[in-house]
Amino acid sequence: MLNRILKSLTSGSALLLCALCVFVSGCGQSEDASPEDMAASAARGEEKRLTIGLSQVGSESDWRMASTESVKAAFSSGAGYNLIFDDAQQKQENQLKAIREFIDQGVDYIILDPIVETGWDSVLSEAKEAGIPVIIYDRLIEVEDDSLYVCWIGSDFKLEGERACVWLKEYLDSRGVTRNINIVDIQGTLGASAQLGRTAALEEAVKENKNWRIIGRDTGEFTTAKGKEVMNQMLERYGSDINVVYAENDNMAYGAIEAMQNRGYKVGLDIDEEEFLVISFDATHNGLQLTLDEEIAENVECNPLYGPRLTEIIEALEAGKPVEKETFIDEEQFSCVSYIGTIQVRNRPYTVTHLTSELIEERVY
Ligand code: GYE
Repeated sequence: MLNRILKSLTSGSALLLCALCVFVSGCGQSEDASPEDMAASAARGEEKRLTIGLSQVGSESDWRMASTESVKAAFSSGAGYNLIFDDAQQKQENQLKAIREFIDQGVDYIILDPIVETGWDSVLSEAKEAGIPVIIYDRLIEVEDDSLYVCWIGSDFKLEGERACVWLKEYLDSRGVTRNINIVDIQGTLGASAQLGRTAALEEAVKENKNWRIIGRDTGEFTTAKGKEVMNQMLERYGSDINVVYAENDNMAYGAIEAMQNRGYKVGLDIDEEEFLVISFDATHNGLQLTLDEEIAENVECNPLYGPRLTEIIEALEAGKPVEKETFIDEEQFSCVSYIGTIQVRNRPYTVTHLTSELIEERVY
């Protein structure tokens, strides 16, 4: 009800509206507006205040926290939005419930970061029937009818994995390592695009590199605690037979490193000296710090700053402009090894940035 009233107000009421939001409880979960935000809001001219229902995966990782911060800032009340933010705590049933609530509330747009790829057909058909456009970001969905969503923007997770594996091959070649390489794969949430793509890339690389083997794999649910638990189990089973730990995100890498160090194993770059080489994804602040410290050998970026990308899409849609159905974002790759500057993946060169503390300082997340 309040959302409807808010939506029907025009910009002439923008300042009053911002003031109202500060005092009225239940006005979404928007943050208070700064004077600059309020001016920006007023400058939005005749535009109406849009209500956005955003279903977030959870708060399982540093990546996720950075992503939440980014969308909350971009869809703040000061920027002229009424954001209804829902944290699904890594449970798809919570996302389904949240989307149905957004439909009941009559939001203008539904934005979804789907925990897993499948199981969305019914609920998105309901959104379509209600005439509410759905935007998908970060992870992908697999639906029968792709008119159920307007567009998707996110990472090429398989490419991230390929970049990680090509780097590993280059590194091992550069060190003249020809022995068998035993890999443990600590997977993300099973069925999540980020897991599917990163795992698939590793499987392909293992087929191509005859001396590589995946000796153990399990899901660490993208969390530090589960990553540590899985690594402890792997160490109990395989101990020093492990050469490489392929952690499908930074948080699981932190957990795995802690587990290895607690048991007295060394983490580093020298496989021949029984050091465990760790590969990770996300390139968050802490992940990069561990990369600089040579505890993570390479870290493939997954960029969480979706706020501005999503507001850009909504602004285009509001202006009646076409938007791309699928957009892959560009990402970087970092290593503590200085001499592998470029790698070839899918017949094109990718830069591997040699990490420095200055680079870490400059980064936003
Ligand atoms: O890599 C992980 C998070 O979907 C890309 O989810 C995201 C992944 C990210 O929990 O840290």
